[in-house]
Order: sequence, then C-alpha cells, then structure tokens
Amino acid sequence: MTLLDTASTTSNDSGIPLGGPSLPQVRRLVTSIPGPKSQALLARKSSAVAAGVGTTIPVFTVAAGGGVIVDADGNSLIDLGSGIAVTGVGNSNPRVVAAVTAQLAQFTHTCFTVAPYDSYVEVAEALNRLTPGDHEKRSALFTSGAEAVENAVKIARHYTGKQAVVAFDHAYHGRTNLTMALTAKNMPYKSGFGPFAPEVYRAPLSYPYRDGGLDGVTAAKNAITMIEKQIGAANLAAMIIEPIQGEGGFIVPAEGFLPTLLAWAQANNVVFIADEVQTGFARTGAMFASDHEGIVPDLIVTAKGIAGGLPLSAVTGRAEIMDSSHAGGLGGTYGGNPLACVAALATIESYEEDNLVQRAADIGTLLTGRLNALRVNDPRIGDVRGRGALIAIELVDPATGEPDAALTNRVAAFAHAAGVLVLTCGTYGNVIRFLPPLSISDELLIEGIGVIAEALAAG
Ligand code: PLZ
Repeated sequence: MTLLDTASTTSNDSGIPLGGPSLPQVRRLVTSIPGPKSQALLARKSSAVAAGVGTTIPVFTVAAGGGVIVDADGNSLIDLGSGIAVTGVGNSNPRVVAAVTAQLAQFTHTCFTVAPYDSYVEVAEALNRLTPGDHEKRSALFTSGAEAVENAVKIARHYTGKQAVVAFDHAYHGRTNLTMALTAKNMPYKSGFGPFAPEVYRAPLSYPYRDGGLDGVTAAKNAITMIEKQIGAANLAAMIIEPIQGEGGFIVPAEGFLPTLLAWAQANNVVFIADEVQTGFARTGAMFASDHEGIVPDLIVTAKGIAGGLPLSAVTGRAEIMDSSHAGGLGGTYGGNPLACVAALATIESYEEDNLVQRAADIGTLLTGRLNALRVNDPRIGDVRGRGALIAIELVDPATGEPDAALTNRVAAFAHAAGVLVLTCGTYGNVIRFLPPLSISDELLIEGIGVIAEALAAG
C-alpha cells in the first residue's frame, strides 16, 4: 500500500467514485466549472447556509484522494490546497480509513475527561516525541486550531501569573474571540465582530520582501524594544508566532528572527508559543517549521495536518508549564475524540513510514524551481518563497511594487475554471499559495503549475 497506489477505481452503489489514492490521478473537465449539479447545490447553499460561510471554488466534492478532488458533475480537479494544509497524507489515506473504520465499530465517544482511552495517550506520546526538543513534555488535545491556541494562552497565563500576550503583524491564529484579537487582518476576519479580548498587543514582524531585507536579529530587536517599552516583560505571559506565517502570506522571517525572540522570551519568563497549525507535520520539509532554525519553543500548537482530515488539535510543551494548571482546568467535550486520535496515529505513521518529510522537501524543490523560472520572465511575480510543500508567489505591480490583488484573483479564478484548486492569502490579498497534499504526483504538480503559468499569461 503506497500513497500513490493506482489500483482500479471503485465506486459506491450510486456509481460515485470512492476517494483515496485509487482515484484516477488526472485533471479532467467534463462540464464547465461549476457544472449543473454544483450549480444546483450552490443555489441550495445560498438558501440554507449562512452567507458569512464562503467557499473558494464553486464546486461540490464527492470524492478526493492522491492529488485530485472529484466534484458532483464528475470533474476531476488538481488539488493544490489540501483543504488548507490538512490532508498532508492525502484524502481518505488507506491507513486513516482502516484505523477510523475499526474505531467506529468499537466506540465513537466517551469524552476523554469522563472515561479515558489509550489512543489519546498514544497521540500525546507521539507529539511529545516528534515536537522539537528532547526535554520532558506533556500534551493536551482539543478539536480546532483556534481552540488549541486559546488553551496555549490559558496555560501560559496560569503558569506565569501574567496576562499580556504578544502576537505579530500579519498573524493568523483563528476566528474565536481571543484568536480574532490575536489575528492581524481586519477583513474578513474581524470587521464588525468586536469587541475583542483585552491584553493582546501586536509587534512588528520580519518580512524580508517588504522590509528592505532587514536582518533577522535587527527585526527581532525592533519587536523586543516595542514590547519592553509598550508592555513590559513583567506583564507579558506569552509571545505567539507562526514560524512561517500562513494566512498572512507565507512570510518566512529572516534568519535569526525567531531564535532572537525565543532567547529574549526565555530570559524574561515569557512563554514562547509556536503556532504550527499550518506549518506542522512534514509540510515544510521538516516535521515542524521550528526545526529549520533549530528553535525549541516552550509550547507548540498543532492541528490541521495532524489527523488526515479529522478534527484534532493539540498543545504540546514543557512539562512544568503544561502541568501547572489544576485538574479540570483544561478540557472540552470532544477534545481528543477517539476517531480523531486513531486517525492521528495512522497519519503520523504515514508521515514517518512513507517518508513524507522528504516528499515535502522534494515538492518544494520542484515548485520553487518552476516558479522561479516563471519569475525570470514575469516581473509581476515579486517574490517566490516558502519551504517544502508550503510555497507562495507574491504578485505585484512591477512599476511600483504595490500588491496586485486584482491579478491574484484573476489568476485564481482562471485556475479554478481550468480545474486547478489553488488558494490565495496575504494581508494584501496578493499571494497565491501552493499547499498540495504530499500524496500528489509530480505529473499533477507540474500540470498544475502549467495552468498557473497560463493564467498569468492570460493576465
Ligand atoms: N493558526 C496558523 O493557519 C487556520 C483558516 C482558514 P482552525 N488557518 C486556516 C479560514 O478562513 O478560517 C489556522 C492557522 C494558524 C490557527 C488556525 C486556526 O485553526 O482549525 O481553523 O481553528
């Protein structure tokens, strides 16, 4: 059983293909996008689903696996988004399907804080082993990324007895009340949804493409000065940062930025929280993005890629910090649901046994090579950046360097119409990001980038 097993296609009783790696790995359009069935479903969505819940591509999924998504009309699209960096091991990964199917027949829920089960403990052990640093660690499991971020902040406040929290420019940490406060971008995440949680402060980031290439240590010192002058270390419980910013535009900070912040935090009894919700689990060509700079965060928040598509998140960190909260202080009905836990164990097994860290690194080499080749002849591609299978292009007006969100939207719309699912991001809405499942073939990746090239040529 491999990630790209091309066994014959199977389908369910209604003739709808089953997902997983046996789906034909092709881009194939049999209708325009959206086709008639998706159009009918979109009309039903408008009358049944709240308008605030948007969608990136106007088609409805019926099956997915390997590197494709099949829609209700039978179109097979190249998946360059992984459901926002979730299905690293591929949709309906056979290991995950087998583990979840077996668990479904045993029990579906008891609530770990009521009647515990071993898979939760095993996930905690795996996280303690895999996350950076070989010190004594503990983990706690939750359901969404935002919920885990909230818990990391709770734990840091309880441990330090302090209240203030620093987040950074361009940060994204979620949509709940505290995480909206931590998130930087107003539209669409925050506008009209306040008031926001207090004691959240924002520090400047290192953004090499837009800060004149300021070196990482200087950029960190600027942030530290702001923190010392405006908040004071004596009031600061935690500093939270994505080692590579995700929604903010796949911004890789200059070398030295993260280690300088971490050293300052540790010298000042400030808990350093790495939000690896988007960057974690092989995605960047290392098990965690923190590994690229050798930093060992006090707490690390994970979700998305952890469980092959089932909802699970975690906070992992130093035992003395994690154990400081009283029993009953952390929890939640669904945190560490048994289906999600066995999915995580199967997913982690796939990352390790299918060599997906190396696969992500190879995808990065392929993507950056092709995108940099496009950039040579196209000055609208201002920057190509990222690590591993987390790569982006920032589109600009070549004359002024100003962000070009309109071009970005046109490129994404062209790609969607041509059967390539690609996501945008960035504070200025001018970044196209590539987050393919690590189960995608090189052929599909190359074809997908070819469509992006056509989209750019079409302007
Ligand atoms: N931290 C770094 O990337 C989720 C959000 C998409 P949840 N990013 C995708 C959207 O429009 O809602 C994310 C993240 C980082 C936290 C989160 C939040 O994770 O599982 O969406 O709550």
